[in-house]
Amino acid sequence: MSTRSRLHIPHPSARPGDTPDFSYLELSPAGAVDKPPIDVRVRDIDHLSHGLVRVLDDEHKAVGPWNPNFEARELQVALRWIMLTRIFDERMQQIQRQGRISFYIQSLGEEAISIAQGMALRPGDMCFPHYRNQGLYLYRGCKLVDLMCQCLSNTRDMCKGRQMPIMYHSKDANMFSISGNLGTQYPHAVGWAMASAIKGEDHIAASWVGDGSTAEADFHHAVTFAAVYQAPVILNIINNQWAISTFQGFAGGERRPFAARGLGLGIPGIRVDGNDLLAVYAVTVWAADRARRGGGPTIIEHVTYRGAAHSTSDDPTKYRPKDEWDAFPLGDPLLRLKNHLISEGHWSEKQHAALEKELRADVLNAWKEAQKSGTMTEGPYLDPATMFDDVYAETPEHLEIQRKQMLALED
Ligand SMILES: Cc1ncc(C[n+]2csc(CCOP(=O)(O)OP(=O)(O)O)c2C)c(N)n1
Repeated sequence: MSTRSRLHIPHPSARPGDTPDFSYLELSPAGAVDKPPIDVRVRDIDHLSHGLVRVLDDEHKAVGPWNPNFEARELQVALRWIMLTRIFDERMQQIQRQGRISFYIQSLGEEAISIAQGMALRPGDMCFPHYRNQGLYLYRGCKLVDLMCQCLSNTRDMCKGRQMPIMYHSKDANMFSISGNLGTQYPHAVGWAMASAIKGEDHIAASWVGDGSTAEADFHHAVTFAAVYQAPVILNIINNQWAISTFQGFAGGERRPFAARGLGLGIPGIRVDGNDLLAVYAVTVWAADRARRGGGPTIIEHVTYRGAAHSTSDDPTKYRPKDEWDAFPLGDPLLRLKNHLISEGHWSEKQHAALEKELRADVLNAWKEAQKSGTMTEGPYLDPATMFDDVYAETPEHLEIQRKQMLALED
């Protein structure tokens, strides 16, 4: 303690050129965290918000009370979805670099969260995703070609060219529109969950934000409403260590884990290894069962790492060590699941290579199909005259005037 007040400015543990340092991350060994019954008193499980639920151990075995005891086939399917998400991302990144789409965001290193939670939720549950949940869109039935066409803003774009690339939605899949305004999905999810409870349904809502977005006012409004009304909602915080160039300490992760954000309001928090598909699945099922039986909201913090750049617009070598992901103690979720299956005798390098080839072909075929509806550089293009359609029930006069002015410019 000093004799006068001082301001604390958070600093990341390593910047470019430094040796990566994750000593700030508190880890629990796999299997070490207990699994309470879902009707446990919230005050009795505060410890779950600073432990780390893990199922896969360092020898690739599934251990402990949270082990969901999957059949091998279920895990092979999960691996397939993770691989598809990664291959899709790779191709879209390439396509952006070729100038055929304007922007892209990868989910490299975070894929297991979307897939595990897709497996744990029911189709009738409503998802309010953030922009790194592409795996969840795929898992819940959205076609590769439709996601590609959205990024292309072409004539098959679900958003009809009115959104940035990656801001998908799907009514059929119960996937709410992604918003560029960070955190807005949280109040939406809580409101939807409250409505579901009022109607006496057993559908729950789930939403996702990054660590940085927990500093948004919307996060705090939503969490307060969820706590007061005990809304049936799962509030996920994806702590991938970085918010563009700002490390997680800037959003308040230095002194208490993000999972503890709701404790003061009586919302249980669980901190989970976000790179362990089995652990994420088990924790999500726990929170979903609780919500469906009137137990109210749960905050889940997924500890993970953003393996790629924030988006196609930044260069991470300017703000963090190049080899930081390699040093991340929770590894790569794809490799961990693959190694688990191999160590159990349910997968092989040969099967893996064959599946990768098959998925690459699927993604390439979808890309060929998507281009038929137009790219940014080659038509067909959307008709600009439709720009304001479906925005208002009745287009306001000033927009009608603007539409006419724009079309006159085109002539
Ligand atoms: C309200 C608002 N403020 C700022 C931004 C600019 N912005 C876009 S992404 C981002 C970082 C978000 O980081 P985080 O929530 O940790 O999610 P991550 O990208 O790491 O998944 C920022 C600051 C924005 N889109 N919306």
